[in-house]
Amino acid sequence: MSYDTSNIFARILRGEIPNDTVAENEHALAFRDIRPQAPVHVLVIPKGAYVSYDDFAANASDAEIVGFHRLVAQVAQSEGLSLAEGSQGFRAITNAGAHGVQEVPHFHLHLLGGRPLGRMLQ
Ligand code: DGP
Repeated sequence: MSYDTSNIFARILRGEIPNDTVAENEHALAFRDIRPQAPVHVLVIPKGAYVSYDDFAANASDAEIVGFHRLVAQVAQSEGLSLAEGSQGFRAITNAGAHGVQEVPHFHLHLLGGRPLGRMLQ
């Protein structure tokens, strides 16, 4: 699947649509989900054009991959979700493609927490 530059997160990255930014670094942006499913629901996206997790993991540079994950860790800490600081935990998930029910075709990780999230896999 080729990258669609008109997707909503590409437009957020270009500053065409407002967002509630939580944190940012050279390689990634974190902002609050518009339809939060938990008290904390932050989306972390790479600034590069990657459709899905497998696209990002295969094609992003080492610096982009590290920068992305460091921002996830930074947000987990700033949102009070860090296990190292005594939180009750969180969930980090990414949906890919039709079976994964991915709505926005720009790779993003959902960081959810602030309540018990229930079991996903049996
Ligand atoms: P997914 O199914 O993983 O592609 O989820 C996409 C998420 O993106 C969904 O939880 C709602 C969120 N979302 C969609 N449009 C916008 C938007 O314009 N702004 C923000 N902040 N979130 C959005």
